[in-house]
Amino acid sequence: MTVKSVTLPDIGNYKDVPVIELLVAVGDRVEKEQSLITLESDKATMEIPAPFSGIVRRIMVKTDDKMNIGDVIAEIEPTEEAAEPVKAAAPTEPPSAPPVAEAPKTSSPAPTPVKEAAVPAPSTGNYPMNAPTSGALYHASPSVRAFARRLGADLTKVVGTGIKNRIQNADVEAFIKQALSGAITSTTVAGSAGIPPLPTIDFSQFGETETVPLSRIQKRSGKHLSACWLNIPHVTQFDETDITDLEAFRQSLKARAEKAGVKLTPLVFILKAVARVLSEQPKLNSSLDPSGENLILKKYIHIGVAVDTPNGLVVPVIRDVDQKGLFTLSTELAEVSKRARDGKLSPDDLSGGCFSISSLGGIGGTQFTPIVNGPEVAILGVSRAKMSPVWNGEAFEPRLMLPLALSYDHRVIDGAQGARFITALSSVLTDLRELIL
Ligand code: CAO
Repeated sequence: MTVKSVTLPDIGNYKDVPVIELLVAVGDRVEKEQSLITLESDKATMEIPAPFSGIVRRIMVKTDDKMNIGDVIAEIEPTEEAAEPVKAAAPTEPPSAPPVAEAPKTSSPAPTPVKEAAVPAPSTGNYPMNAPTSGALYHASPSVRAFARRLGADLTKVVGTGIKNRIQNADVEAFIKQALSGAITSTTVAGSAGIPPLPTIDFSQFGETETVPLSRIQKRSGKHLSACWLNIPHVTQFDETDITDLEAFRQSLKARAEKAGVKLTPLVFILKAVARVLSEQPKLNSSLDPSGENLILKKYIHIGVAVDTPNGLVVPVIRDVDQKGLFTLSTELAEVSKRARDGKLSPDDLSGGCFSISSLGGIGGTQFTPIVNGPEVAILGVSRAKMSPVWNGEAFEPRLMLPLALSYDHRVIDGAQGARFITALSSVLTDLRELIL
């Protein structure tokens, strides 16, 4: 029996590309051009096809392996030479066949590939529920896989209606529609796996109700916030900062600011102080790369500011905060928040942020826990400053105290780092002379 090694062909200018899926198993009969594995670079997903038909005798890679040109993927016995193909495992639930794994039409005895059997369908809904169980194989193009990933569909549960049961976008859509209608449980939708759904209640049974549609911004930010909340392990560190001197300085600048046509609020000072501490503690000015194995440190300091608009929350970004003065920052903040409220922000205004600030200081409240605006790794929540009695060692003194809350991604920032950041920020806000050091 001659077994041939199948190696990774030239896939362009990529190195160490991770394997994200094995599409065949030992004993499978594969056809020429049938996909063997899927690789995913930071830019694209690629399926690597078999260069000839045959039976898979060994698989030399596993998911998460990093591949380079020439690496061996599998050993395949060409079909003409295959003596005794591997026998199939008996299906556990006859007679429905899995939608993939159709035997090739050759003259040699067709083997039944080793695959999981189909799961009998629950009787509800229109979606063809004889999809394979998790771990079964399926065929879908990279664009369909990307589409499914975007929607959170588990492709092992989707029935393909294309040629040779290939899964198409329409199949993914049908699956998602069914999932939304409740015929498929949330455990089959990747991303929500294991999260019990909230109960659906007809509130009108308790009294009068009115249904108001969410705005486009609310729908979009709702999805983003849920993704951040579910994907990022959050910790929130609180502090109270003495801004009595900052406030005196701000008041002393008021006339000058008015003359220059700007309004200096505490937020502008906070922006400046945050930029300073970010430059000293670059880990908080970073993002995890998509593999989750590297940290991308940004050498620029662009800060997003949450703005409350009639249509919902938006986070325009103020660029190069470290290089701008208080009056310039004030002008930009006023200008961008006006455009945000007028619904006139461009995609550029909303991209490129490294860190976010959410200030509710103009409204009230003593503290809140902001959600990290992923893929950023930290966000500062600012509440309303309050005159409080502070013990100075001999007596209580009235000091203006500003409540701060720093939420951070605990995969990147550990508790000590978070505490160091908020302490350093506090010390700059308490004594702005630190900004000129
Ligand atoms: N403590 C005490 N007073 C404060 C303060 C604070 N932390 N922050 C602002 N103020 C004061 C300002 O000085 C101003 O008072 P004066 O008019 O007397 O000078 C007043 O509150 C209103 O400020 P503002 O809200 O207009 O301006 P800002 O620069 O503080 O904030 C902006 C600008 C755009 C961030 C704000 O208008 C906004 O939209 N805030 C809501 C953000 C939000 O919704 N966050 C939650 C997101 S969900 O996590």
